Amino acid sequence: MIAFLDYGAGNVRSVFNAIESLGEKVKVVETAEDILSAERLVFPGVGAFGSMMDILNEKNYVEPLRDYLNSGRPFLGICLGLQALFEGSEEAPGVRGVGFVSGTVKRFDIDLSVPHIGWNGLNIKKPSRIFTGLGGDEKFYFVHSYHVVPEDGGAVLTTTDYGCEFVSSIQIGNIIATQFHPEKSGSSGLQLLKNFLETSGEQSIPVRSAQTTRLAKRIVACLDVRTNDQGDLVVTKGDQYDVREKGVVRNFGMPVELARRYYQEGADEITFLNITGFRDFPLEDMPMLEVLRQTSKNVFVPLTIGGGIRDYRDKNGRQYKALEVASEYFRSGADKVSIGSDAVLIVEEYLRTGQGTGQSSIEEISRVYGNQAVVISIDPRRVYVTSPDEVKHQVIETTIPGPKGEAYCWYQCTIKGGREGRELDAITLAQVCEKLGAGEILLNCIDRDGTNLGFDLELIKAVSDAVSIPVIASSGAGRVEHFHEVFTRTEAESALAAGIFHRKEVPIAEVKNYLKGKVEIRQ
Ligand code: 1PR
Repeated sequence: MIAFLDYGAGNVRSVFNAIESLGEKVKVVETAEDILSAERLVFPGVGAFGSMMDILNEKNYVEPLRDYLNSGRPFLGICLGLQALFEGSEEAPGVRGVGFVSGTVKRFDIDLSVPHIGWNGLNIKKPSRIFTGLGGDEKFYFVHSYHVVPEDGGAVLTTTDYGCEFVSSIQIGNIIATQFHPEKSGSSGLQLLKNFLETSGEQSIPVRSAQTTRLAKRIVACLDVRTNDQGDLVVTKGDQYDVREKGVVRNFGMPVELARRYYQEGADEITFLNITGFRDFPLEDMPMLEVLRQTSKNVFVPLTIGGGIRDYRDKNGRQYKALEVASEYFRSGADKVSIGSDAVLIVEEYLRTGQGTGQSSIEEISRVYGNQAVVISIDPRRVYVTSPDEVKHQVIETTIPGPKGEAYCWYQCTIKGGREGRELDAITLAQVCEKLGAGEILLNCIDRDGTNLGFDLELIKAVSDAVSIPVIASSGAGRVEHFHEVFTRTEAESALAAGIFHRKEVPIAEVKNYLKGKVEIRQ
C-alpha cells in the first residue's frame, strides 16, 4: 500500500494512475495520522510553493511530514514535492518549507525560456536503486521555473543542464525526490517509479549517464475533438479550420484510442482541443472530461486540453469561473489547459486599460496552478499590407508576397475557431499573455492548417523571437523535413501536427528517426 499525499492543487491523478498501473494499491492521505503510519509515501507537488505550504500548514501536515522523513522510511517527492523539503523558496519569500534539507529553491536566472518545459537528461552523481534497468541516457519530463539548491552536495543524486547545471533529484537514504515527473516520462519514468516501489532493489549507476544534458525538441500529437452530426465524440481535422468534407464532419476515430496510439508511437505530448468549446460549455460537455480520465489511465506523457475555458453563465443564471473549468480538467487528468478565444478578449481589454484585471482566466489559473499550466492557443491568419505603416499592428516583411505583390503582412487573431477576426495581432497577443502569466504559446496558423505545406516559419519566428516562454509550432506539417526546418530556423521548442499522424502518412517514429543526430529529441 502506498500512501499518497494529495493536497488538492492540480493534476496528481497521473501519479496515482501510474502507481496503480504498476500493480500497487494507493491510499490517499486524509489525516496527519495517515502520514505518520505510512510505510511508503509519495508526495507529488503541483502549483506554487506558497499555496502548497499554506495548505500543508492548514491541514497540519508539516510536522508529521518532518517526522516521517526523519524516520527514514521510503519517500518519493515529485516536483514541488522535492522543493517542499527545503527551507524556503524565492517563489514565496518568507514562507517556510518543511526544512528537511538545508538549502533553498531559486528561480532560473538564465537566457533561455522559463519555465524549463520538456524532456531533458540526467547526469547521475551517485548510485541509487531507482536506476535499475535504465541505460542512463533516457530523458525525463520537466516543467518548472524554480530549482533546488542544497547546501550539502552529498544529497545530490542527479543534475541536469538548462542554461546552468541544476539539481534535478536528491537522495538521502530512503528519501528520494525528483524535479522531473516520472509519471509523465513514458516507459523510463514508469521504470523509475517501479524501482522506487520495489524497495529491495540494488544500488546501481547506469553506464550511459550524460555529462552534459540537453533539452529535447518535442513532437506533439494534436486531437481536435467535437461531436459529429450523429452525436459521437470524434477526432476530426480541418482544412484551414473547415472540418467538414462534403458537408460531413471528418471522423478519424475515438479520442481515447487515438491518444493511446500516439503515446505508444512516441509522442512527447498529447493535446486535445475541444473545437466547439466556444459554444458548448465544457462543464456541460462531460464526455470531454471522461476522455481525459480514460486517457490519463494509460498515457504517461503530458496532456493538454483546450476549448471553452472562460467565465460562463448557464441558462439558470449560475456563474462559473474559468478557473472552475480548468480545475475540473486538471482533476480529470490534464497537465495544462489551453485558452484560445478568451485570451484574445483578455488582451483586448488589457490594451484598452493598460493593465490586467487580476481576475482573467490567464491570471487566475496561472496564479493557482502555476504559469506552466496555462497555454495560449492562437488562431491567426495572414493579412497582407503594402507598407508597415498601413496598420497599427506588428507587421513583418514576408518572403511570400500577397496576391497583389504585397511585401508585408500581419497575423490577425481570431476567435471562435477562426470564425471571427479581431483587431489584434498574434505577436502582441503572445507578448501580453506572457505578461499576464501564460507559460507557453500554441501557435496555429489558419492559412497552413491541414495544407501539408509546412509550418509558417515567418509567423513562428516572429512570435518565438518576441516572447521568452516556449512556443509550440503548429499547422501545416506535411513531411519530416518540415519539423527539421521549424526547429532549425525558428526558436520553437515543440512542433505539433495532426493530419499527417491521423492519416498515417508520416508516423511519429519517422519524424524522430529523421531528426535523430540533427536535432536533440527523445528517442
Ligand atoms: O477558443 O478557447 O474555446 O478553444 C478552441 C480551440 O479549438 C482553440 O485552441 C482552436 O485552435 C481550436 N479550434 C477551433 N476550431 C478549430 C477548427 O479546426 N475548426 N482547431 C480548431 C484548431 C488547429 C490545430 C491543428 C493544427 C495542426 N486546430 O490544433 O491541429 O493546425 O494541423 P495539421 O498538422 O493537420 O496541419 P477556445
